[in-house]
Amino acid sequence: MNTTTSEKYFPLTTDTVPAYIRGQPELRELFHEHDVIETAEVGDGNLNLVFKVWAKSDPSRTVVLKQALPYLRLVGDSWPLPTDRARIEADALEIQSRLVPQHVPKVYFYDADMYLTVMQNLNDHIIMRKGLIQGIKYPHFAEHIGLFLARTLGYTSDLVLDYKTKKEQVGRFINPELCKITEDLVFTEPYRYTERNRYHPEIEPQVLAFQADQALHVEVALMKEKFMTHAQALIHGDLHTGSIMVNQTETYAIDPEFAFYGPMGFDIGAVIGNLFLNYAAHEVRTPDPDQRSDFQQYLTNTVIQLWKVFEREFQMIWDQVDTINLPVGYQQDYMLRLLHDSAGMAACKMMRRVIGLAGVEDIRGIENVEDRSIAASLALNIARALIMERQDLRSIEALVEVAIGCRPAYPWT
Ligand code: SR1
Ligand code: MG
Repeated sequence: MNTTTSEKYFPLTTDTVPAYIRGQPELRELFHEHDVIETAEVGDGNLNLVFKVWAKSDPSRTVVLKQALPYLRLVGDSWPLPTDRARIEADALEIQSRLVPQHVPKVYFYDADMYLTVMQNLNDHIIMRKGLIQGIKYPHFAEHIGLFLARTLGYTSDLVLDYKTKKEQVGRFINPELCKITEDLVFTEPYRYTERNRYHPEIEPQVLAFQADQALHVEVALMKEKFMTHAQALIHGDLHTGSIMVNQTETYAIDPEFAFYGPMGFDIGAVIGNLFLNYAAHEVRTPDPDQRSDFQQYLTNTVIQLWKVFEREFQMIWDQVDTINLPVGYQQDYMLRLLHDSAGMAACKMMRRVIGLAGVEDIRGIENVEDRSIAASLALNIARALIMERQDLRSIEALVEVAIGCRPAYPWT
């Protein structure tokens, strides 16, 4: 792995950010010579440094600065990581912002020596996961994310790009070390004993059952193979609800450092899987049955709607293709395979968040152990049903029915 850094590289701190920002010609219009520049480190992700920066006299003049560290922040320098991921992220943001500018933060510049990007501060938005945990509904999310998925996946695939550009793009987005994180944490470690797994002891019986379940392992292996070999489109690669910022009118997808040419269903499944993780969490987070049912219904309707928007927008791509080479029957088959992939990938993304190293606050943030076990157990059962039954699905409504039909196995009988 190449983890050597440029000679000019140094990790920024709140003390050094103001001088760095002042030295950037691209920011002269935003920050003036005599501005006092304030900054705070706000990174709560697993990998990078993230600073909010603003002019003291006018906090509306503000940016976010994201800098890659040469190791995994979650674990420390015992887990080296290539800083090239910062270049991948900047390149992916550039492509996505051409396709869906309304759903991608504006980038001011990328500094290839410092492995950092300075971008729009989405100060009026929150991380979607945090909003969903509070039970906040986002009425435009399905429309926005369906469009984001259709455009970013469809327009970077062989369906649209010419034969040469597609291969060049695959080369530009080779991202082996970050893909390896996903291969290990999503498709391998949850299904075997490893010290890196982090499930809480109360759900161990269900985890051990999953780890002994050969039929489940076969389906996970199929999804892993697809992830590793199916260079279908430029995927975001980590599109969970912590990589989405929202408010009541807008939606932004952030953080595409895991981007590479992979299967479309991995991105669609990431969104669906994370909505179902939140659904499982509200099983206990919302004690009032009417409120619970209302919010869970909002989540399942969102799954249905985002897929329908995706299909509608993807149709515009099908309308451009040569129907002799890609006949309508093939198009229908392609969409059905995408639905099956999305269900399988959603399942893998759910299981890793319950069993594996990096969990999600929706479930791991539930303080009461009994409640947390119910939510975790429900999430695992939804995941198992989705991956095992995916090939029989004929519609997104059927996928949602499979999930709704699941119950937690905890308390054990
Ligand atoms: C060890 S990195 C853990 C996770 O953080 C990122 O957001 C990805 O989801 C990765 O798998
Ligand atoms: Mg991230």
